[in-house]
Amino acid sequence: MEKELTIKVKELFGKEIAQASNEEIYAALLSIVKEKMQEAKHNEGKRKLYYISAEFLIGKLLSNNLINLGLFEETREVLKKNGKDLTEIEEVELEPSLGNGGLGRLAACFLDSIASLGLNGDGVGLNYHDGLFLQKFQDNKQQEEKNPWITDKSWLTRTNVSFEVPFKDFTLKSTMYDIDVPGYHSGCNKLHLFDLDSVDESIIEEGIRFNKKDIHKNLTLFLYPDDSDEDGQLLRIYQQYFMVSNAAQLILKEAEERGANLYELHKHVCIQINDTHPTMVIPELIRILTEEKNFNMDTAVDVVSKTCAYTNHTILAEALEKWPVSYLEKVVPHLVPIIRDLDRRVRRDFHDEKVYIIDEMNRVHMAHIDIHFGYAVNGVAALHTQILEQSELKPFYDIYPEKFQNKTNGITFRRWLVHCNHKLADYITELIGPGYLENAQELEKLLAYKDDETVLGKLKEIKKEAKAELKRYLNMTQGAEIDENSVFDIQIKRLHEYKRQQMNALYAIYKYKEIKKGNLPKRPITMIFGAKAAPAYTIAKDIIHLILCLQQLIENDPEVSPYFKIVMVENYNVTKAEKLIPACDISEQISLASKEASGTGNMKFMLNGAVTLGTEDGANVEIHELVGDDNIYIFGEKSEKVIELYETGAYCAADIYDNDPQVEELVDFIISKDLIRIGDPVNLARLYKEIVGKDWFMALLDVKDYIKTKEQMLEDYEDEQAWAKKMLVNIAKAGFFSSDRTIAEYNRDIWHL
Ligand code: 26V
Repeated sequence: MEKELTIKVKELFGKEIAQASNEEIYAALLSIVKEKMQEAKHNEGKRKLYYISAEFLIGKLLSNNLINLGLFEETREVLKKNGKDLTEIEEVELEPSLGNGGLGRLAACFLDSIASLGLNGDGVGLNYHDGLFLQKFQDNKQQEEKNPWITDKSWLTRTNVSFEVPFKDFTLKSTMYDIDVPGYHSGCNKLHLFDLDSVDESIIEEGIRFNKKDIHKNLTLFLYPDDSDEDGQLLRIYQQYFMVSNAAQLILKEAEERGANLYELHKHVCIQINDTHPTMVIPELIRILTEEKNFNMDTAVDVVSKTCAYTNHTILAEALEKWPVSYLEKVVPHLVPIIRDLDRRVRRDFHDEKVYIIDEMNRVHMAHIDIHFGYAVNGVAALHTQILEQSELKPFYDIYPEKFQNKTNGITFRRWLVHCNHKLADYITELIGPGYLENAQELEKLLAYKDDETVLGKLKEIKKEAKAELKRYLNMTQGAEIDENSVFDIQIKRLHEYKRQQMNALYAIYKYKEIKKGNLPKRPITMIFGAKAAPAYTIAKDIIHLILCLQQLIENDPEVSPYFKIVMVENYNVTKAEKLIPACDISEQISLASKEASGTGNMKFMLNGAVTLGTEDGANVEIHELVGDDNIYIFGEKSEKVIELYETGAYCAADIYDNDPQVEELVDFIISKDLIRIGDPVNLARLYKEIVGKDWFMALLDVKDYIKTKEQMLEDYEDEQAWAKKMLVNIAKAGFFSSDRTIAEYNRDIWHL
C-alpha cells in the first residue's frame, strides 16, 4: 500500500503523503481501492441472485472496503508513519443516506455477507441524490434539511447500462451506477443503483420541500418522499416502478447474455423482494415476457413465480403497502391488466377475500402478490415468523405452508465489530484467534474466560475507552459534556411509537423526580437517544420534542445534572451508530411485544458487550434464549397477551392512568409548568393527550415493570465483576447473529446459488 499510495498522491496532487491534506489522501485511497475492486473477480455461479431493495444503508465505505480487501492494518500503518490518522481521513467521506433504518441496513449487511461467502449476487436499488433528510434540532424540535452525499469523488461508478422505462405519459431513460461490494477475503459483487440524468437538485426549496409532480426532476431526489398526500404516493409508485423495471430489464439482459433459456429463468436467476417496495417486479417481468418474449400468460406467471421470493419485515398494518388501482392507472396503466389477471387467478383458486390481491375498496395488496406469485416467504426472526404464520398471514400460511420460512436477521461483524470496535476485535483475536471472523460461532470459545479476572478486567477497560472516545466525539460534534464514569444507557433507532421512546422518556421523568426527592443514583446515569422521525409523523416529532425538553430541563437543574444527563444525538446515522454502540452499557430494546419484527441494533450492542434491557419481541427472544436469564433483562407483557389485547380491544390507557397515581404523576409531567416553560405547549399537550387517550402501542401497560427492571439493572451494574461477566457472555453468544449465518441459510433454503 505504501508504494501505491505514494505514487497515487504524487500522480493526483504532486505531493508526498506527509504533505497531502486529509481530503487529498482520501481521494487517493478512494481511487486505489476502486481500481482494486474493479480488477477483482466477480463471484460466479450458474444461478445469480438479485437482491432488490428500495434501501441500502451502506454507511461510509473506505474502512470497510479496506478491511474486506485485507488492506486495513497496512493502510493505517502507512498513514501513521506519515503523521496521518485514518479515522480523521474517514471524516472526509460523506455517508450515503440510502436507507431509513433496519431494513436498509440489513440489505447492506447482506451484500457484505453475500460477497464474503463468495455467492453470485448483486443488489439493485435507486441512487437517491439526497437520500434521507439531514436532521437538525432547533427550538427543541426536529428540522429536516436536504442531505446531498454524491460528490465527484464517490464510490459510484457510472456505467453505460441504460434502459427505457415506460410510464403512462412519458418514457424515462435510466443510467445505472455501480458500487463495488468486496467480500471479506473473497470475490467482489456489485450494488446497482439506477438514476435519471434529468434529476435536478435545484428544485429543492427550503427544508426538503420540492414539487412532487415534476417527475423528470424529482424521481431519485429523495428516499421515501413524504407520502401523506396523493402526489407523494404517486411519486412513490413512480420510484418503485422505475426501480423494478430497470431491475427486470437488467436481469433478463444478463440472463440472456449468459445464454439462459428464459423458459428456465428460475434456474439462472433468483430475485429477493426486500419488503413490498419492489413487488411490481413480478407483474413487470410477466409483462416483458408476454409482450416481448412471446410467452403465454400461464407460462410467464409460472416462470416468474419460481424466480421470486419475498421477505416480510413488519406486521404493522400501516406499513403494509396497498396502492389504489386508480393510482396505478395514473402511473403504470400497462401493469394494471396484469395485476387484475393475477387477482382473477387468486379468486379462481381460493374463495377467501382475505387473500385477494385487489380488495373491495379497489386497493392492490402488494404483499399478497408476493405471497401468491413467489416461491418463498420469510419472516426475519423466529417470533416474527411465528406471528406471520399464526395470525398476520394465517390465511396464506394455510394455503402455502411450504412457502413459509424463518430467517433470523444478522449483522456483518466486519463493520459492527472489526471496524467500529477494533480494540475489542483485536483483543478477541488475541484470546481465541481470528477464526471467528469467518466462523462467528467460534466466539463461544470466549466462554472459557468467563471467570478469568484478567479478561473481564480487560473487557471493562475496552468499554471504558470506548466511552471516553464517545465522550470526545459528542463533545466535538455537538458540544455535549458527558461523564465516562456514568452508566451509558442508549436507545438509537428510528422514532416510532411502537419502539416506545416515549416510555423511555417516562423513565427519564421518573429518574428526574427521584433525584429531586433526594433519592440519588449510586452512579450518574447518561441516557442517550438517537432517532429521526418521518417528516409527516406528528406524534413521533412530539416525542423528540419531549426528549429534547427533558434534556434541557435536566441540563439546567444543578440539583439533578450532576447525577443524570440526557443527550439526544443529532442526525443519527450509521456513522454515529458506529461510535455509540461500542460505548454502550445498557441496550434499550423496548418495543411493544409482537411489533418489532426483529431488530438488528440489539445484535450490534450485544456483540459489543452491552447488556439488553428488552421485551420478549423480535430477535430479543432469541438473544434471551442464547444468553440465558442472567445475562439479559426482560420485562413487559408477552406477545400473546398483546395480540389478545388488540383482538379484544381490551386495552385502555386511561384506566391505567386513572388508577395508578405513579403513572399519572409521570404522564402529567409532560404538561407540567416545568416543561411547558421550556417547550411548546401545543406539542406537549398533543403528546399527553395521545398517551392518556390512546396509547396505541401500550407504553403505559409496561412502564412500571420497565422502570423496576431498569432500576434493578442499574443496581446490578455496581457489581462490576458480575457485570463484566454478562458482557462476556453476550459477546460470546453473538455469533449466531452474524449475517454470514443468515445468508448461508437464505442460500441453503431459498436461493440455492
Ligand atoms: C414502516 C413504516 C412506514 C409508514 C409508517 C409506519 C411504518 C412503520 C414501520 C415501518 C417498517 C417498514 C419495514 C421495516 O423497516 N422493518 C424493519 O426491518 C428490520 C430488518 O428486518 C427489522 O429488524 C425491524 O424490526 C423492522 O422494523
